[in-house]
Amino acid sequence: MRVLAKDILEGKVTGEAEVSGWVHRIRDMGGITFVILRDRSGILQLVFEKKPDLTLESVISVKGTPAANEKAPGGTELRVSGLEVLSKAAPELPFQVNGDVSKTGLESILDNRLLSLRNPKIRSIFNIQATIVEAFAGFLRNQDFTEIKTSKLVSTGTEGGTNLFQVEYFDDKICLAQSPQFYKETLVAAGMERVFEIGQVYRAEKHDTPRHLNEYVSLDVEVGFIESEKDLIELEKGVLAHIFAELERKNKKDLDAWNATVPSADAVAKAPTVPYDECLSIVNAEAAKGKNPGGRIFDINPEAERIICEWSLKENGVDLVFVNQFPRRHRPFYTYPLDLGDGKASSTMSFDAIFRGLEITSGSRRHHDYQAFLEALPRFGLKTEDMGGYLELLKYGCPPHGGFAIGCERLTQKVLGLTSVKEASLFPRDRKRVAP
Ligand code: AMO
Repeated sequence: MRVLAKDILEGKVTGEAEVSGWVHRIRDMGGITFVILRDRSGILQLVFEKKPDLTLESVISVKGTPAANEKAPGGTELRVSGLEVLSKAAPELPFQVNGDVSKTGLESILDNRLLSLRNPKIRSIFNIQATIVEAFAGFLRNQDFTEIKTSKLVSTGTEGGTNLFQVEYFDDKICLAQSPQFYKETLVAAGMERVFEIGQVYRAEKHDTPRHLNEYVSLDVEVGFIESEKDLIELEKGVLAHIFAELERKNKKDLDAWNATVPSADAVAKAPTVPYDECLSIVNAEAAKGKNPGGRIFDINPEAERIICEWSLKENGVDLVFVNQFPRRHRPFYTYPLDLGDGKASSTMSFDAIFRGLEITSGSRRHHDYQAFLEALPRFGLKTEDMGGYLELLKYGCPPHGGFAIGCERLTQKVLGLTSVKEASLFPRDRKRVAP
């Protein structure tokens, strides 16, 4: 019977068993040889009476009997009676799979993706990510949301024109979607009311930073019949609290591998909502108290994101902050305006979530009134003819609605404390990297 390493370690198998996997480590002790076998469930020590002819990373299948050994990882080993080499690996490996990856450079990890993904600590990043995606979907399904899949080939951008990838489409030029923004709004207006999408989006960011990918997975939500961005913040708190609880429940080993912890549901509930102007005041006041106060901070830039999370950790015991009411000039044209008393509606019903010093989410209530939207267009230098299907969306009956998008890789990065968001993408795309 073929079983997993974990079944043997958990004592589920007592008689002869067969396990299959990769050769993780070989230790020749003269008389006997210890081989550490790795499969999807973990690692298991194999004991060979005679030295087997094996290379690291070869794929093998062995038969044997479990035996207790307190020196073996997990306290049990398998005394091998039969070996089959299913695929022999070349003796020279370009990447040390069983090494300490904290000492390996990011370029080497990404250049050797097939092998680096075999490293248990690196694999655990994607166990975490799988739970994030599953918990995101699970929470929303439970709240009566419908999962949608929309096209990534689009005729126009949604988030601004500068970071669009153009592609040839027969005799035409079109773009890769920056966001499913218009589709998710369309489907709310089409009567679905509550939708979510998990899908790739594309951003032609020219700069190389630890927070930018050119292709990432966007966890998108759109919901009808809301009053303001505050409804969305409450919804996102529910989503995040559920994701963190599921990570605690299912991925303790993966979190431990990175020495990572996640906020409790109580901590998430305590995350403050701070209006944009107040956030800048707090950030500047906190920066002035620091050892090296620099110039005034005028925007929620990466430094401000770090400072506001440190402030919230001190004040509220959680390094998660929702910043709302962004100025209109900072948000896309579809964002619902908010008049804070200047008579010019220069603010918006918008928000960002900042977690452990990094923006992980943007969201807002959207325009839903056709006339009001037409009147707002010139403010953004836009004409009705630029708007295509977006106008139709508003013209034929659209509920007040809004939504948000969480960057899946950024959330994974911050849960585990990874230095770069690229570590949280299986096959990251950046300015120089389109393979593997
Ligand atoms: P925005 O453009 O702010 O909003 O993106 C939402 C979230 O996506 C993540 N993100 C990225 N992750 C990795 N690499 C990038 N280059 C990158 N760019 C963005 C971030 C960010 O918070 N349509 C709106 C959402 C909405 O209002 O529903 C949008 O896409 O975590």
